[in-house]
Amino acid sequence: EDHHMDWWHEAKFGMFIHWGIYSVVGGQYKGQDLPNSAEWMMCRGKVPIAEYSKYAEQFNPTKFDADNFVKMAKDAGMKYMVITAKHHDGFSMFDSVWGEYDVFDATPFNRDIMKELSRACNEQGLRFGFYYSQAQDWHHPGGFGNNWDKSMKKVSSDVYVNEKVIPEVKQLLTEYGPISILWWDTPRDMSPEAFENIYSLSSLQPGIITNDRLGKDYPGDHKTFERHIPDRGPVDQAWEVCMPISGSWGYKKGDNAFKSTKELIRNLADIAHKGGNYLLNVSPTGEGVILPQAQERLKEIGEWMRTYSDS
Ligand code: FUL
Repeated sequence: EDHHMDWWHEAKFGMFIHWGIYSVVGGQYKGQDLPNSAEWMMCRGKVPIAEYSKYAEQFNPTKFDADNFVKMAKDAGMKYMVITAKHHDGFSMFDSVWGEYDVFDATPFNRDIMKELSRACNEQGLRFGFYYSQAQDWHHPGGFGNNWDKSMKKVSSDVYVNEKVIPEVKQLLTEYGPISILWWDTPRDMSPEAFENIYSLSSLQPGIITNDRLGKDYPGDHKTFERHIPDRGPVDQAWEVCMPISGSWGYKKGDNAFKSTKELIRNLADIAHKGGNYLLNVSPTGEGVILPQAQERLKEIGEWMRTYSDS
């Protein structure tokens, strides 16, 4: 019998974190609001790579405290954390083996955020996992999605997968302690070899749980619902609803669409009752702060959990 999902089913509630160099300007390109979530700024603004890279020079989240992030999640009753190790913009939030386009080498912050969070999660007993955009990469000439920067000389996606995705994911699964989750996103058509090579990396962390967004032939361990709760969950499959606590995944200036604590608790109860998990997203700012509106809601959810839980 397979028990590798047991902890996940018991967990029911996790923290999702979208954080990147777009957070510095709160998703606004040259002071302008763009449609969609903040982490899509580079694409929506058709920002040239050379220009977008400069945001790294401003990324200095000196108020970031990994222990504090993890404590916030834990106090809210969350049992796991999934964070964007690399989003579609291609910027790595760890000291990447692939090159210098990462939080350690290209920013004044000069720290490996994934290492700090992994350590803190371990110390406080939270499961830890990575979101990794395996297909879209608007920085690498072989990545999917960037068709606006004409200065880029395109290469095949196999080159991109072989020189960036494989080494980075391998690194994330071998140098960051126990990793419980790999959360793929926005699948695209890649070669069968690319899929197989990426997929086989999961064996580096026995028992790791993956979602269903690697590719259509790779259902993973659970189905992902984005931003909405199904009327009834699939019966034969584990499933998870991911949802931002406000409107945008990444920190977006002026985003006041915070769901009320009541709504968040109802969502959690609704999802848990239907047999799913709730992955609730927060959006740290460029300074490394989780907004007070989010903190307050997490605190109130935690109070509710402690009042009504039987454990
Ligand atoms: C989507 C992505 O394109 C969004 O930026 C976000 O990461 C969400 C969870 O998945 O498909």
